[in-house]
Amino acid sequence: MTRPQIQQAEIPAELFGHLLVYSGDPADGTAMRRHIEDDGYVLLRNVLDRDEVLAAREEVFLRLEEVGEVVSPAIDGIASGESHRRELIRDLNTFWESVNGGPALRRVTHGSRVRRVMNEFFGELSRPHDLVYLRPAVVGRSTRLHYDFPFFARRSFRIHTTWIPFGDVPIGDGPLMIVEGSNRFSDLIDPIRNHDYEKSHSDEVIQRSAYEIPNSTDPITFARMRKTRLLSADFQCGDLIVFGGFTLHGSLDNCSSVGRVRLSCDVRYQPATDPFDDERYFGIRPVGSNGGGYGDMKGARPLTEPW
Ligand SMILES: O=C(O)CCC(=O)C(=O)O
Repeated sequence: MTRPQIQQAEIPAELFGHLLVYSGDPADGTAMRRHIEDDGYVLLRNVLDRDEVLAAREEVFLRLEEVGEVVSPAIDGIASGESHRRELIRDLNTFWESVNGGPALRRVTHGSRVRRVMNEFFGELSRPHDLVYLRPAVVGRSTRLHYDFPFFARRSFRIHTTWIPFGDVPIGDGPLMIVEGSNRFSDLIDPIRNHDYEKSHSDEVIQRSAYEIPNSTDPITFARMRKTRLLSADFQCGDLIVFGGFTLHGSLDNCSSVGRVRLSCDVRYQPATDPFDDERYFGIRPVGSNGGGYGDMKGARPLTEPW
């Protein structure tokens, strides 16, 4: 087996590990919260309806097939290496918004399976953000390390991320990666926790606090300096991972030898009783942290173009 890779470098064996799988009951909110407290994440296997997840995968890839970016059968998610998105679509923002609003996708991201887990997790009714982050990642792509808290802090401080693989996402296809023990890196967490986001929440400030320090070196050097490991898993269709805003994460590189596009979606959940008037994340047309809505997202660009 080839070694997991991040930002074009193989991760040395001693710096890589597997995410722990939660073996408890998904209805046991106390146990799940304990896992988040201890490890920063809880990985649940087989809690989503596989048929629903696959229907969403097909829905998204059919839209990408329409613009020539994946080949038939769309559900396999194999990139064509071409794109006609710019010729065929007048408004890329509206296109991406409609893909993110697809009924099959929303049936999973906002459906009863995820909601049930998050209700138990919070110990009260939960509410998903309307804005979701669908991520089709072609070979060679990865997401840089960051904490989520700076993006979502302001009205609710209990927001958690749910990350859903749409189909199997083996390690070689560049799934989510979590830095082990990063929920206890107080030197990195305290400044972002103590920042006054009501006063200063420009996208520039958020991007800087989420990304700057963790990316001041490459992830392998970072892991070595912190005496920790980069954790990931062979994700399976039906899995769900939940993590907090103070868990440092990114992704491995997509190294698929068959050109498979890695498809996932991250969706934020918060307790339903917390305020939900942040126009960045709620409403018919949420504007996102940079103000441009779905048009600001990496997925809004043709798959053939650099992120
Ligand atoms: O899927 C990825 O590449 C990164 C996901 C992420 O950053 C998130 O869920 O907050």
